[in-house]
Amino acid sequence: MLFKSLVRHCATIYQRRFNHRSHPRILITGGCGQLGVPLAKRLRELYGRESVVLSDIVRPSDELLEQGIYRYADVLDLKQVQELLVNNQIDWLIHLSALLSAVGERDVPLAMKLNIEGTHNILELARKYKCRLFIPSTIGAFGPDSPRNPTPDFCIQRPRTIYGVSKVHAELLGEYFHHRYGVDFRCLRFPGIISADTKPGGGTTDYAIEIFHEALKTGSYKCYLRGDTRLPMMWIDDCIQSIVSIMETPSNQLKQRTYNVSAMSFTPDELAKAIQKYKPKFRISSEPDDRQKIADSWPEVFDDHNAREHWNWNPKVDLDGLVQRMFAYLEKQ
Ligand code: AKB
Repeated sequence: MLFKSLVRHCATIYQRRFNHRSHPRILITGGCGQLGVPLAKRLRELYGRESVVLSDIVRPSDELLEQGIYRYADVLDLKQVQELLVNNQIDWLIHLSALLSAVGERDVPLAMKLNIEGTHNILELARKYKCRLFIPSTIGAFGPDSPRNPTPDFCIQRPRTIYGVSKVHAELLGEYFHHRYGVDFRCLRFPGIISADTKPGGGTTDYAIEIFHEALKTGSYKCYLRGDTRLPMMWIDDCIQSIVSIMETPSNQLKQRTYNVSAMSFTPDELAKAIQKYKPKFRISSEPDDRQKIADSWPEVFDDHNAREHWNWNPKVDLDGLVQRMFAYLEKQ
């Protein structure tokens, strides 16, 4: 009896929060990348097909168009995103548009424009329209002066990439907007995300996906990082679940607005060994390039105990699970 009335009470509060709708309406920016497509799919399963608007500046595939609403939106054009937000009565903004670490270093002015100016526009819209706002951050928000093993939520952050600098900027500005204007800002620092059906867009951790494609195509892989370079990583389904979980957590349960999340840490050599369980003849070699310096400045092991304690973050997939899932998907293709 008591339980039933508690559930009714929570449902009432939730509906009031979303203007008497039972589900939030969500806008995802930069949605055609590695995270946006699977995230939109999961959110549509949870809240309904019409509740999620996926946006980007790229031409979507037919398959993507069939999955639900897709709109052109350039985050550098505030009015355009504003129109989309107003016309679709958006409650949650999920801002994924960004240039990643390796490509950011190759075009710093563009990275500054997209990652910093784009974030300013989104923050301003979240403030104006009282949207719950999610912006992903990264292990790249730390630098060579941060403790690397383990790296806690709160420590010195002096990243040496424009990507990292722009993400610290987003973390700090988001938290400032939260304290100053009450914006319901939420941010997770992600490790390298491994996915089978969507590709990453120019990060330092991309090797951990390329290696599987080369293992199947040629049986060997020349890695741009040294074999002993340890970095935190996560399987895509855990990443998507972490976004859903933090977005669904009641605001007063969050004791901080930016959290580390991680699932595992491995080196290219350790990943190659795990691959050899499936492909015994697989060989790895290494020819480090400019990405080595970036990786050497990043956390090796991420301390995410606050996320685990505050909102029950609990990743499901470890290194063996990840390798098994990658091969299961790629061999089917
Ligand atoms: C990158 O390598 O740039 C990203 C990240 C760790 O944020 N995958």
